[in-house]
Amino acid sequence: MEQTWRWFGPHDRVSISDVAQAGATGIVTALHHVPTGSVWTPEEIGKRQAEIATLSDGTPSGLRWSVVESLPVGEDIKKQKGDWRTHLANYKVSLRNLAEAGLEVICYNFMPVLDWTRTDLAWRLPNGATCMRFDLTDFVVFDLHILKRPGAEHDYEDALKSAVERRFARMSDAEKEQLAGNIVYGLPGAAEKFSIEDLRAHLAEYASMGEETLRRHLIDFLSEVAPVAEELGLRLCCHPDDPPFPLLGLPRIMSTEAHYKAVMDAVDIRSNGITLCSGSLGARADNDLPGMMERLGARVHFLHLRNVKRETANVRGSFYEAEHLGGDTDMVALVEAALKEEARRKRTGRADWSIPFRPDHGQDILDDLGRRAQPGYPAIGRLKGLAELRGIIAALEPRIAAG
Ligand code: DNO
Repeated sequence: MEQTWRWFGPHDRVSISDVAQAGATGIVTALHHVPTGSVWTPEEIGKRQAEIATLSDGTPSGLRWSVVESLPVGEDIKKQKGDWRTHLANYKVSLRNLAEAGLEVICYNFMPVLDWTRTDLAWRLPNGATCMRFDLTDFVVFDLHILKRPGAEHDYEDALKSAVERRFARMSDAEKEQLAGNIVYGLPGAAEKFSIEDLRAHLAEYASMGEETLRRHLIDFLSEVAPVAEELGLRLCCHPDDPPFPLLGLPRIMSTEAHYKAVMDAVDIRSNGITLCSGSLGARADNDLPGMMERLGARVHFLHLRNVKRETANVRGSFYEAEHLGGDTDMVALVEAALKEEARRKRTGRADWSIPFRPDHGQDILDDLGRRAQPGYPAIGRLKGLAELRGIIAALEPRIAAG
């Protein structure tokens, strides 16, 4: 399993030199400055590769750009509106340019409007560390009282609405503003940043779109790009919805094993694969992560290893980002399933037997609390996660390799 690390480019407060010392060998990044829908040119790709290859003192880093996360899919493609055919053509050109530069693994997502969503970016834990959290009550405060989405009141049961009223009555203006900011202005890696007004306009455009239509649009997209990726030797991998349930009345189509299976089967080629993100999928108790790794394994091209602690039993509920070996997902079982998949691939002679993973997110601990890197992406919290995961791999890998 290739140990990778997400890096947001030269402005990231966690530098390439930090990553090299953390011991990762691959970088996960994107050309975040290129507007969604435009072509990623060979020049920009090459520039990013050079940045990755060099430490702050100018010596070689030994790191390479292993995974693209994300080559974003624009709203036009998700809605099949406006310039979507041009964007589709541009997507294929970007894939070609990435393949020419030696990249192979390309992550993207198909979440309409909002990328990943949290209500709290620095929730204090009893030991003084902070982590990200999704609180359903806060989210519904946003929906009903800040966004004031038409018809939203029909989406929630009475007990939740009463809790929302009590919470809203106690909130200061600054807290309301902070909550709205956390939800709409875009977390790290999101393709677009919105104002509340933009969000209302986007939601209106999806008002009549159900799951089936959105799934058809994803399948149409993949029917176009996956064969191109296959021919170029690339592996596309769709990131799950985060959180894995509908928000703001928007359809969600990549939240469960059945969702994934439907899309894999519809375009049944290896380059149509998945990013198995244990943190996103793990927010639902009905997602069996080690089982998904086992059953969907041949098409898992990228792994995000992260853990969440669910605070409620419902599918749609609150959770916080736990330590990598804490939380509700059995991380040892998941890593074991991934290592077994790698062994299977080796036996069948697959050149792409190695599955890149990154320690996804981390809690802010020690000096992270002062450094203020991107929310969810601190240096030391992730290093701790990587070290713990590396320990599991070191313990299991020799035994699995020996059969
Ligand atoms: C959160 C991330 C997401 C992810 C995109 C993939 O930390 O996992 O931003 O990168 O959804 O397209």
